[in-house]
Amino acid sequence: TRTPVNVTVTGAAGQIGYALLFRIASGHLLGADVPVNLRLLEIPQGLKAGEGVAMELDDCAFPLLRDITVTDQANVAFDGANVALLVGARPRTAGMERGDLLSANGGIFGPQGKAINDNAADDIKVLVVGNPANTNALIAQRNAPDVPAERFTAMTRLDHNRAVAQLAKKAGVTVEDVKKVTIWGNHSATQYPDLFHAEISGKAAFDAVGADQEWVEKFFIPKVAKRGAEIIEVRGASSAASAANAAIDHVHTWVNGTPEGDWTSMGIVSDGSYGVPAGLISSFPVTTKDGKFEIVQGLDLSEFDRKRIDASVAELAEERDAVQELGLI
Ligand code: NAX
Repeated sequence: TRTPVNVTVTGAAGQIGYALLFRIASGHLLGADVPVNLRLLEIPQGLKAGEGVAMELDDCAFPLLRDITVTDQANVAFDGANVALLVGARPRTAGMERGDLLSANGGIFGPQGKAINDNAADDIKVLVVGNPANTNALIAQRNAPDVPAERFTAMTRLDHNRAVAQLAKKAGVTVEDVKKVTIWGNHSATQYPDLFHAEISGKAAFDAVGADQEWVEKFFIPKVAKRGAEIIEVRGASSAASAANAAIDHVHTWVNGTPEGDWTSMGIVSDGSYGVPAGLISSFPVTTKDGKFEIVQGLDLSEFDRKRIDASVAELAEERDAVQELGLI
């Protein structure tokens, strides 16, 4: 039998946590033959609810679930962690300025980055879900100088999956026929969902959806970029199960690889590719293999692509400058 993998989830008592933990424990994150230990990190006010979730996990009698720890101590939660899903964050509340939001999250992701640095296993892989995800990931990464920078990633897989679903619907095909979609930039309304390098049933996606530039600009891009707000309006609560599903997809793809002829989108530390300043955590098209990822190189960017990517990357640079000024990185 295999040694269990230690998976840490922060914000474990929240709504994404509730949609995530049962799937991790049933083998969807790492595979049907990989046992897991769960480490649930919450703030003191969330501990009791976290204990309740742990009780329900026990009650599922999942064959792969070995051990569960519920704690409000980051050093305990990240001790020996192989995979860390950083979901808990400080949401923006009415009247909150960006500086307040960034410093509140710096107070969470700085110490968590340090706790990962000091306690996690050598093969630690980190996914930041909590918003602002890219910049929170940057803060955690900069506070973990002993961990290779590429182990810190931010989630744009939900945006990616949303784009795939919209394209499949428009082209009248199944999602499996849609390949090579990219989310570029920040997980925010400035993100650039790119269909121009995508394929549908082996053809250029743009042609498969009717070569309609107006549809791309007026419908597709805003639909994907503003889907989170639409879900809140219609469901009365923010995306939870779809966000948890995307987190599962992100880690599963990272560990198990992208299929031949396709790629995925991940927020990763830029190496300067496509003119994205090195060091920013920005979303790129990536392929994965054997637990490592590579940015897809050599894509021809049109002026339209360039403008959209630059706008989102400019926002990331502003966020980085703001957290630098606040002394968070
Ligand atoms: P909830 O408010 O339901 O849950 C958050 C949980 O985190 C709470 O139980 C809270 O006690 C806990 N928490 C707060 N600070 C913590 C800390 N320092 N350490 C440990 N736990 C802490 O939010 P939920 O709906 O689960 O969303 C979680 C985060 O995901 C939010 O920041 C949200 O904006 C973000 N999202 C990111 C998405 C993405 O695509 N990257 C999409 C979905 C989601 O909006």
